Amino acid sequence: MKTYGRFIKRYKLFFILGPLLMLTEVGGEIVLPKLMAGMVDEGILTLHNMDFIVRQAITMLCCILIQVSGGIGGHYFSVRAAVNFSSDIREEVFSKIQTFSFKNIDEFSTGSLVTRLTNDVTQVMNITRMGLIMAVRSPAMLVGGVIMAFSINARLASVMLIMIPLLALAIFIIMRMALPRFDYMQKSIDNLNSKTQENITNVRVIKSFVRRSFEVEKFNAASSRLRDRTLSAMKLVVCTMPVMTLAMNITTIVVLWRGGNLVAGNEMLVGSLSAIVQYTTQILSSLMMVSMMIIASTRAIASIRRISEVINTEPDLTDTDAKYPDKTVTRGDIEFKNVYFKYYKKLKTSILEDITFSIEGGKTLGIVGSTGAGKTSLVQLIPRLYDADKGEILIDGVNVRDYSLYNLREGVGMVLQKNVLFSGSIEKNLRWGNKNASMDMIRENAEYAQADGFITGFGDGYNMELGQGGVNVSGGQKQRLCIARALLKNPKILILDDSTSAVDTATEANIRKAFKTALKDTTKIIIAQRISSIIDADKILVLKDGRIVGEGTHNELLKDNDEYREIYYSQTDREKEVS
Ligand code: TTP
Ligand code: MG
Repeated sequence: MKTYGRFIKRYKLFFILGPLLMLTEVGGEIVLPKLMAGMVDEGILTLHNMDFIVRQAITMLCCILIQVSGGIGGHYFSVRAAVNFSSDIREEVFSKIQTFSFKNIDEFSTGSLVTRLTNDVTQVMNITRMGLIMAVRSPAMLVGGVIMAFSINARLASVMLIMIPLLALAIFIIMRMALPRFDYMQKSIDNLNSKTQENITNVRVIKSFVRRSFEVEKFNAASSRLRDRTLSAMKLVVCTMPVMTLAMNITTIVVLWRGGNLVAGNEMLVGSLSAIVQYTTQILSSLMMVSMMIIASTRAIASIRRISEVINTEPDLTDTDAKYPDKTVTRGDIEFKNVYFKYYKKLKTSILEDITFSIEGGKTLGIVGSTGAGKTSLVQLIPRLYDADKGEILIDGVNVRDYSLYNLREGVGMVLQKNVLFSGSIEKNLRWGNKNASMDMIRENAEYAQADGFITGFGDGYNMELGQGGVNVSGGQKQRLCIARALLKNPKILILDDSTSAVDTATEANIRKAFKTALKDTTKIIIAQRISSIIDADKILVLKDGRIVGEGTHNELLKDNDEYREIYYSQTDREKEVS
């Protein structure tokens, strides 16, 4: 509740006016039957007085006006409150996710975050709207109806005192049985959502592995489970309606029978009888509404909890303790001092162990090593995508934790191994690097990344629209666009994580050449599978099982590092074989 309090506060007025106006609606609705009874009993049956009838009719009209305007106003403000409230929550959840570290996101999983942001927020909106409209209205109607009925004829109204508890008991029993089933149903919905999310996101992989029928089967199983659980919950809920109708009819019959006797014995007039019948209907239907609300809330509670989980998660990577929040990366010197790191703190062995090396600003560092050696993990620590567990990482002699995240990441351009482009034109995608870049700058950087050639080859050039994730360009083209995007940032440190793996060797050589001239002052870290990609680096690190097992230039390593030699010869031999 604490989580939501501040959002409610913003729309305090709507949150108060909604239920308050609904209360006026109830007020109008509740006096109407009594006024009607008065009109019939006194105006028509007793006094035969036209003036009284007209006066009574006018009062009734006023009540109807109050009721209608209360109803309209109540709904209007409740909807405004619910929509604004949930929209603020949605924005808060989204901006919270933006502050999440990779680790936070890994923990929640992308699919679940999407569900929370969409489906769960909608649930919360619905329950808020419903709550504001019903939560005050239904109990007020119930109590008001009972009071009015008693004020007309206590003897007759006491029939209701027997029926209400009986009906409440019946509803209670049904609900007790239904609630766990609804809980179950909601879990199946969640399960189905996350399955769908994963499937649709990865539809290409599924197709390439010809897993379609398997996936369909899996989905159908989840869908059938949801169907069964929904049916099992609904079966009970549909019972409430006939039970209600039955109860309502029985009560009406009892009221009419007892009331008929009273009327026949001249103890009550017909108008009063009809008013009490109307109150009976009002009271029983508000009981029904209350039970509906309870069901809807159980479904929303899970959503409410899941949203607060996101809102209350503290990003595990912040810059609030940064010593030099205004400092920017100027030279691009990098130094690792005895750095240890692992993704899951429970694991015994570290992914990176005792990593120590340094590289001066403007130089090129190559990193090689077999797959899973920890290359990606190592470079991710530089822009603080993750934090090291032990040891220090210094940029320009200052610990990366002492920069503001903004300045640090502005200074470090990184082309991720699993990189993506976004839907939108090529130009828009490149502008991520620098939104104020001139068209000439964009072209120039695209040329360095050897991308300009193929971009201009597209009919629309830089205006070509990319599909989601950049699906309509080839793997190598995508990599070059990603490099161009990072270059436009004009970073002091540029990290390329296996970013030219899908680019042919000749083009790659051109990229390297362009880097040499265009990025003279930028520190370049290049992770590569091919030795040829890093052969002329100022320093090369050889990584194995999370440790540095070799450090030096190509020639030095070739001379005295077995691991490096092994990698190098395996590649040159293969190339010889191929040629
Ligand atoms: P990486 O650092 O990804 O290894 P790599 O970059 O050297 O491998 P590749 O050449 O294939 O790109 O992985 C090191 C270990 O860390 C590996 O056991 C997988 C694990 N890991 C995670 O658990 N979570 C992650 O997000 C990443 C990137 C790696
Ligand atoms: Mg990697």
